[in-house]
Amino acid sequence: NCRTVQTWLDTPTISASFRPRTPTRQQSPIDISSSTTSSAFQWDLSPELPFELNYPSGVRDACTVVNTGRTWKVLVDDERFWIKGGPLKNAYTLDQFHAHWGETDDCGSEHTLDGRPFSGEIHFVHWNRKYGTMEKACEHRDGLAVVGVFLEVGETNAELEKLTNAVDDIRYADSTMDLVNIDFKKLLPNLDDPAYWTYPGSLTTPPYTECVVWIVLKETVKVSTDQLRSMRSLYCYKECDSGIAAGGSAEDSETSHHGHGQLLQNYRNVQTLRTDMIRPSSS
Ligand code: BO1
Ligand code: ZN
Repeated sequence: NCRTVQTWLDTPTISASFRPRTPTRQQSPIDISSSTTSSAFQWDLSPELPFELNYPSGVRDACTVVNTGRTWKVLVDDERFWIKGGPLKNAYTLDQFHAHWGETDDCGSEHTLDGRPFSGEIHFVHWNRKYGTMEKACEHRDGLAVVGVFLEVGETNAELEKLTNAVDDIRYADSTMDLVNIDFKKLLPNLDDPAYWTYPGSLTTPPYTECVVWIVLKETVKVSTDQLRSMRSLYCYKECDSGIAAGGSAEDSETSHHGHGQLLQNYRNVQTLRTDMIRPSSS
């Protein structure tokens, strides 16, 4: 069971200095129960408008993808890409998107469904426009809205291929490259009237701030085994540190879980769910 493998995400050396000051109440990710019909949801997230995702095609000819050493991340921060409605009271601007995956195709998503993980999960990270900046937004419970999309093994995803093809050029941490003509909307399932689960939660990496309205889509997106394999081939160390990592020094305990410094998995384990906090998008 690959869930039992401890990753850098849960190692005390990394998380200790970022530990929240208050006891945690709404940490992410969580296991979602597909039979959840609870109406005992306490957080005030009205009005109940349809969830709407506005990612126009063909307005963005290039964007940057970066190897953060923890994941690949596409930098957007463009007001023309935004979401509103559903559990959101305001419009939220797309800041970036990134992915989580696992050592094998049997695991990799952060959220799980009825105890079962998917092969990966893409997070589209948006910030609440009423707070002006991403940084300010992170200080508020409704500051970010992250749309989570589960990845399942299937046919090659043509749009994601533009990204996975770029992996060779951003092999080392901190390296970047420009992606051209990528249509973000094509990385998502059909969103005409999307079914989703929503709950108030946290960032799934340090500083684990409880500032996220989670919107996890019920419909999955298909990617190939090869595409998942390309993501695992990213390195978590910088090019200038490659000698140390390849040598496997004692200092290198974090990456030792990862073969020769490759980013084999980067999901956080599920956190305890407050059952009154989750609800489906419709009854
Ligand atoms: S996630 O979607 O829950 N995996 C997630 C985890 C961490 C962040 C975002 C999403 N981190 C935040 C940083 C901010 C930064 C922002 C945008 O990402 O805490 O400082 O501005 O990259
Ligand atoms: Zn994420």
